[in-house]
Amino acid sequence: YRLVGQLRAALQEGAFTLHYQPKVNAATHELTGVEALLRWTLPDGRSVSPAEFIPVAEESGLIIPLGQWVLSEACAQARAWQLSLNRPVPVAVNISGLQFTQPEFVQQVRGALEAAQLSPHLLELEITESMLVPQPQQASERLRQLRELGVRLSIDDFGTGFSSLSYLKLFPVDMLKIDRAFVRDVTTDRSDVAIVEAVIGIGQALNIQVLAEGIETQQQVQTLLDLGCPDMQGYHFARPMPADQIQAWITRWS
Ligand code: G
Ligand code: G
Ligand code: MN
Ligand code: NA
Repeated sequence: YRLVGQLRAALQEGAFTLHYQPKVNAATHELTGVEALLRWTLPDGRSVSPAEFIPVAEESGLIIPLGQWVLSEACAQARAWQLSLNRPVPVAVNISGLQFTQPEFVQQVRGALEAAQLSPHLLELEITESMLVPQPQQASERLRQLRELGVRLSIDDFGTGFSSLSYLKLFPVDMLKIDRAFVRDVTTDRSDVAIVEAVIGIGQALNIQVLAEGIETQQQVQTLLDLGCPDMQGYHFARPMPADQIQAWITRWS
């Protein structure tokens, strides 16, 4: 309960920031976008992981204003990059379950885009399988509304949610992000290779892009390239970083 109060104060005091982690195409060596990741900086400079405070923010409902702030901030930053770098930098935002089911959610996304004057196709929303499973029909309708708005949709941590693959027919998404649990040992573990190959196959069959998360080594890069999955993200390329370091990273990398 104490944490809820601290979170509320932090939101008012502007103690939240967004870091951004590049996503790349390792075959063409292009930056394909960035993922916004929330950070909470304490007065003493320590930073608290969202893994700790997102669940609390969800239980207390504070995730609604906090999630709204993340959307607005990420859209404004993407627009700022587009202008300063003279190239589009698509931004992905993690959406929580409670946020996703709010009746006002689609309108809030539209509002954030309009306020930032950001083209909808430069915003990607990352959702998880677990958000889709309890009420698949409603979730499917929600995804359809968001698609209609023009934003991109991806399923985060794909493969960990125990959802039926047949659901993918019902859910109009643009990308599957293979969870890093399947990437970690992909250079040595044949079952992980089989799983990654299966997801890539599903992506090809259903015309859904596939990205591998948690790439940490050059060997993993090579294996994923060999398997036909050039879209990647992970510490090997870049750790999440403050917005003002992205430009320098792009310059160094390309
Ligand atoms: O960046 P890090 O590894 O600390 O993130 C931990 C978890 O918090 C991840 O599952 C990530 O998706 C989630 N997360 C990070 N930023 C946000 C955010 O802005 N909103 C939501 N709902 N989850 C986030
Ligand atoms: O659940 P989600 O995929 O949104 O979680 C994203 C989190 O994963 C980020 O907070 C980021 O810090 C973390 N992350 C990103 N790349 C890597 C990586 O290569 N290895 C590990 N262990 N974590 C990563
Ligand atoms: Mn994510
Ligand atoms: Na993920």
